[in-house]
Amino acid sequence: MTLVEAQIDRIVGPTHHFGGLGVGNIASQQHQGQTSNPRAAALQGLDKMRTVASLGVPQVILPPQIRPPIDLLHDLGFTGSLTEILPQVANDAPELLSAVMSSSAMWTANAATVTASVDSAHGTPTMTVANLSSSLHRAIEPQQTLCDLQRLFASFATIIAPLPGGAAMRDEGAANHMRLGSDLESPGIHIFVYGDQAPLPHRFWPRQTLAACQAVARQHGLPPENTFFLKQHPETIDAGAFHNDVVAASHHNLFLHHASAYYRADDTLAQIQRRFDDLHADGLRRIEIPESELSRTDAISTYLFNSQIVSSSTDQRPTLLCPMQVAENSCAASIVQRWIDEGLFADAKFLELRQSMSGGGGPACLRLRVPMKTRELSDLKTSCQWSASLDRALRQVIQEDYPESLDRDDLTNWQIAEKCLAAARRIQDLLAPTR
Ligand code: SUG
Repeated sequence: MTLVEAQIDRIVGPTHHFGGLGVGNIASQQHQGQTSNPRAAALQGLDKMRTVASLGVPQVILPPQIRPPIDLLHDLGFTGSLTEILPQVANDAPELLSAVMSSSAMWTANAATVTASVDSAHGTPTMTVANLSSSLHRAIEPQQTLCDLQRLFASFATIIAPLPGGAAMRDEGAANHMRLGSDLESPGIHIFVYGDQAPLPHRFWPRQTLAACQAVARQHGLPPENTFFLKQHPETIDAGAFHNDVVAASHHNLFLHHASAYYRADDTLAQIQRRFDDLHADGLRRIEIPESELSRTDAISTYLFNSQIVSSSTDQRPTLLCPMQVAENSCAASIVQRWIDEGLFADAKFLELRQSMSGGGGPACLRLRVPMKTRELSDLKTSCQWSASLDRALRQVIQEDYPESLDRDDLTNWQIAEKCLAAARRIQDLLAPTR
């Protein structure tokens, strides 16, 4: 049966700004305090969705999450309306302001961990919404994400609420999980990637724990013989690879990673190869890029491994959607050319995503993959699927209502906040289910 991977992106919110909030995320820290352009950010995201849809790949669109979440501010002890609260937050707890205005839910690779119906003991596509408990600005996303995924997928998928347990169960979703497998007849191979456990990084707090990975694998009832756990290299976390998808990518039978991605992983990598080759006739193509070909620093600054890999059907060679930064780096660009020459990809496209990249999010961070059967696809609500007319309507709201520049002082301005709220609501209305 054909495996279709729907791509779920969220429209960048009108309060997109550079708060420097990403734990261990060097791009986010480097851009802290710079002026952002929410309008350009949202249009760049839409351009990517249009490219994906033009390749015949199902593209699903979620609306921005509402910021600031007024209920959360009330729960944190602030009182009154938005007009009254924003100056209070700015005065009494300025560190909260950026978090409650963050548009970080745009990075949907962190929304959930997803397995296919053939893999899961539930017999349906199964998703555990990520708790994102490493940081406040991300920990406030899952409540809405759970509602969004239920609204879209509950009729044919099993949606599981975020893991309880706070920091011990820190979970950042699909960014730390890879499913290998080209069809929906044979079970996939699952690789979960965690960063805690000795030896720990010295600089940055690992965002994903082994206990969280094991809990998600248990929830989905994944067969232990098809489930593997790899530890992120602590020095690579310290160099800025805060998620696995900064230094690794996967698609069907393809597994690409930088040589520095994992810690003492040779045995597990060999087991993964054997198990995949036992189950799948096409054989696993694991490609490890050594430091001599692309330095870890360049891998992290270009986000080569965060390129988004898409194909409309399994018998078609995939397309690689790279950030423009890959084209600008000769080592990364020549690796992509070689992959095309070797027939790994039909083509590569280079996308301008600088607003997202400045917050540490590349093409693959901006999408959640949901492996689906064609029949399941037809159950998806059409109102949330990319179409030329929806694209036009969304662009119109963004052009009319999104700010073109936003800095820290703007975040305390309730008039700007109200305009942003209105813009987000207009987009929610456009994406509201009609069937
Ligand atoms: O969690 N950036 C996000 C980027 C997430 C990227 N996702 C994947 N690799 N899949 C993060 O660090 C920046 C927010 C700010 O700087 O204000 C931020 O949250």
